[in-house]
Amino acid sequence: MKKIIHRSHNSKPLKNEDKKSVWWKYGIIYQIYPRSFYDSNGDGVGDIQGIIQKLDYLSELSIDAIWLSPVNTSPMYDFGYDILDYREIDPIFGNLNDFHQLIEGAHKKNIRIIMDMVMNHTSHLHPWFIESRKSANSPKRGWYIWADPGRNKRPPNNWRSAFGGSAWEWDEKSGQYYLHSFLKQQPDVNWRNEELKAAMFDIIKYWLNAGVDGFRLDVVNWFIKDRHLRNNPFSLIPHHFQKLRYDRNRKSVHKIFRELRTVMNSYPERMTVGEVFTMPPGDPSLSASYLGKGDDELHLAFDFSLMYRFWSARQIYKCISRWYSHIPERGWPCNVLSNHDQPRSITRFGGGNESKKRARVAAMLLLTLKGTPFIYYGEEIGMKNTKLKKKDIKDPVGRLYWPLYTGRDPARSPMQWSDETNAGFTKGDIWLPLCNDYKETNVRKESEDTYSLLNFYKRLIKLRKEHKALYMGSWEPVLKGYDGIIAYFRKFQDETIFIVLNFSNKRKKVQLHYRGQWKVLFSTHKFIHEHFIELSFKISPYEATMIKRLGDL
Ligand code: ISL
Repeated sequence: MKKIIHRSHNSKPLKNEDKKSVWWKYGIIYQIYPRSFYDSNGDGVGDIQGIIQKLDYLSELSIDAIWLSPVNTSPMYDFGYDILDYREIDPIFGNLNDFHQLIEGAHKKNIRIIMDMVMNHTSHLHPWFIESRKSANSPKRGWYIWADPGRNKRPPNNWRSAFGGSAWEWDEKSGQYYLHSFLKQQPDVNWRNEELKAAMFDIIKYWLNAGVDGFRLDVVNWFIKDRHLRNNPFSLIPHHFQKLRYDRNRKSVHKIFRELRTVMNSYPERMTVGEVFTMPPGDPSLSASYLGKGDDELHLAFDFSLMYRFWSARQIYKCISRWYSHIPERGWPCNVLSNHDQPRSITRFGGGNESKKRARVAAMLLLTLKGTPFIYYGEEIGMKNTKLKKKDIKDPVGRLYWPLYTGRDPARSPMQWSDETNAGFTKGDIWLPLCNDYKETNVRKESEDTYSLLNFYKRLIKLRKEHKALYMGSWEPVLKGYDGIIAYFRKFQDETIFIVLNFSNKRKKVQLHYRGQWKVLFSTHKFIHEHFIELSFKISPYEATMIKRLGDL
């Protein structure tokens, strides 16, 4: 069992770390869903040249890196999460030249590029799989997970696909079932096969050599399955009514990431972030396990606990402190409120007319916590989930479960650049309907308004970058979500910043007798530069305030 050290949120930064080499710790990462960011060629779908055209916007936002959801060649059954050529760019997004141009253009602006690597499965049209399914004797048979049928030609075991139904698909021609943890067009590869593993590592090296700065790795906790393909035990938890014991989360998976870290370490300043996919309420201990001892597996790992939380200060507090408690001493947390698979935070947090006030509290939380913040495109302007009719749904999961679950398209709607036709996203036939608030909520309008959410984000990002306490300091909680308030200190050497967040719509009193000279650094309600001699004051509904300690009285 790996030892978990429960004090990492106060841990000191490691020695010999310069800010540049650990940019992925101290910087801010912005996720782009390329189909929906900006369409440069009028085909209705976002593309790489579109991202290049928006580099100035990203640079003004002052983010340090962009993570692009997959841009490799794909038949798009799962919108790019089904790759058929890992070394090429899908024509819908551009070509390799465009991609190199993006790397170069971004690097000139000090923005790094993180690619999404989907390596738990390939497309069923990938040449490896085409070869593998030719016959049971194919030299690539072992690159995927094939098994003989169970009794009466039934699937080999009870494993379920994340998208519904059995995880096994019968292949008549070669007389066996193959495993697909997602769609049947996404066969799972066999990471126990040394040749497959070497081929995957070669792809990683290929992109590292091309100048990519890091990888977001899809569903890392599913890479290894039980060697004996044992049935998952029954469980009362509704998710498949199974304890997900044998089809994922196997301990031997960690060996792969230790080997990957060795590859990564031979390229300076590169990083990996793993998606550890768990069902709500999340599993921080499992997520943190992918950091290994802190410096020998993945650089960062997502824990989705915060992304699954609704608007409750106490719940949010608990999930943050639990997450930190599992980070190994030499490891580093990252924090995320939204991504391309889950409802947008502003919709999830609710609040009706007050949702944009809540968005500010959430933004200050994300950008003042310890750990690398990930911002999903559009969150900075307050984009909401789009309401979609059945005919508009593209996501295979939404099509399958509509109307019970509309799938993931609601959080993937095109970026709202302006109040023009198609929100300035495309001059063509838009691939997915926009959110209908785009005339109010868009980049152009918010850029011109000093008090917009966009400018609030920009200020927060700049403050985070200017203060070591914020990007590398300790996290010391003071008010733990009771009574709707979360407050904490961030400290580094002699720099101390106090952050207080009122999640409630009531006026409250904060009475903390920390005497000293305190000055407001940034606030939704208080005047910047307002002074206090102790941390005792009233706070307004949904107030979010940062206060810096200037010294003793
Ligand atoms: O999106 C989900 C529910 O509808 C999740 O179950 C999702 O499948 C899970 O987060 C894993 O996600 C990743 O792998 C999938 C891909 O569809 C997702 O977009 C990706 O983020 C398969 O590659």
